[in-house]
Amino acid sequence: MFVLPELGYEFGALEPHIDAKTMEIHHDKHHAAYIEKLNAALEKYPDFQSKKIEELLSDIKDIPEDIRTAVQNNGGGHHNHTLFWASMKPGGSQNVPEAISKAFGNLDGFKAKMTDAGITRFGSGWAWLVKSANNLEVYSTANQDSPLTEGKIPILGLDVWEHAYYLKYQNRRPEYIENWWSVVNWDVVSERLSK
Ligand code: MN3
Repeated sequence: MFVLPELGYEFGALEPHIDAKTMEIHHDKHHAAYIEKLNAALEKYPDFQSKKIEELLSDIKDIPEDIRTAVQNNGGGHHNHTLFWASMKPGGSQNVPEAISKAFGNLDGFKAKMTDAGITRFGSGWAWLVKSANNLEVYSTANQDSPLTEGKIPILGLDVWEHAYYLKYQNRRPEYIENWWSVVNWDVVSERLSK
């Protein structure tokens, strides 16, 4: 049984960059629904229920075919959002890891790449900073696809589904992304990089 993790801060704590109502619906409805559907899919396969979500997504080919897509979508949705909540913090943090400037020239170079990945993802999906064969890479995935399924380690993910920003920003995805940088928790990014 997978359970909805705590947000770790109040719904309104990321205001004005991300509004309270969006955070409430996003966490309590969207994320909760992914978990509910993931648990439902795993119901008839007890062997998989005790596995970690990371294992399920990394070894997606081992998942029984009849629930594979459900696990990819809803397991991905669960893991992506779990990472996402922890990657944000009220007021953000200034502690940008050196590895990022090294890999992308400087922080602005990284932000530009990540922003571009988010803006150009057509439809719903995620922009990612990932570790891939020990290199840092920026790319995007469709829907709730997890980088883990492609053998990459997610370090920082940006949700660009409309449900992540539509109430406040409507169709202005670039403005949402620009504001999102103000609440990124670089301490958590550093921690993930050092693992
Ligand atoms: Mn979302």
